[in-house]
Amino acid sequence: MLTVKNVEFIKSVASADALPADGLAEFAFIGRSNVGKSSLMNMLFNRRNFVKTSKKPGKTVLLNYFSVNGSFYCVDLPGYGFAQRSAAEQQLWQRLIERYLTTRKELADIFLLLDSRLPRQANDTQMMEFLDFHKIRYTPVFTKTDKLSRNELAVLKQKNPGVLTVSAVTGAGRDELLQHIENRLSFSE
Ligand SMILES: Nc1nc2c(ncn2[C@@H]2O[C@H](COP(=O)(O)OP(=O)(O)O)[C@@H](O)[C@H]2O)c(=O)[nH]1
Ligand SMILES: [Mg+2]
Repeated sequence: MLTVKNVEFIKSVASADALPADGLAEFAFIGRSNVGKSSLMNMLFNRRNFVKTSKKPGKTVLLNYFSVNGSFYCVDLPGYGFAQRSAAEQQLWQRLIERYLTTRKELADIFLLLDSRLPRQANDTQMMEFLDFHKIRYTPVFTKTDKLSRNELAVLKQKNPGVLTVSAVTGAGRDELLQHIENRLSFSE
């Protein structure tokens, strides 16, 4: 199975013309602010606070590129639903992210993170409808499963068969996520 041997922060991108041009496959991580994107990436990388996490969501609109084993990228996208963003920042977010998601050929998959404790939030639905409308494939990932009881987790899995469930705290779901990435990489070769 795919093992993470080496992770490198490459750069933060603020505009489409600064995206890497080397053609490597990339996996985007997207979701509401605070859903656990950065924590999940750290868990995947086996690194502590390598991808910045915080209780206070940052409002900078940047795509953060991490190279894994020199063979693909993981991209930390700025979260949606960040209430303190100004209208101008919100518009910047929308323009950059929507353009990225609809035009980026290197995208091997989009991990759409959902908080396993919460019912589907309106902005999650909006993002899914946007992706569906543009026929862009994505993979839902339920986060923070350590906060669920065994029974709640069983119900979640029953309602969403085959879906990825992860905990950045316990490392649950890491192998499945790596397997998923490996499958996508071998399809896109
Ligand atoms: N219990 C638990 N807390 C988590 C988990 N993942 C993230 N968190 C917490 O949720 C908050 C937001 O996490 P972060 O990774 O910064 O979310 P992001 O805004 O989506 O990047 C932080 O306080 C994390 O410690 C998880 O799997 N389990
Ligand atoms: Mg983050």
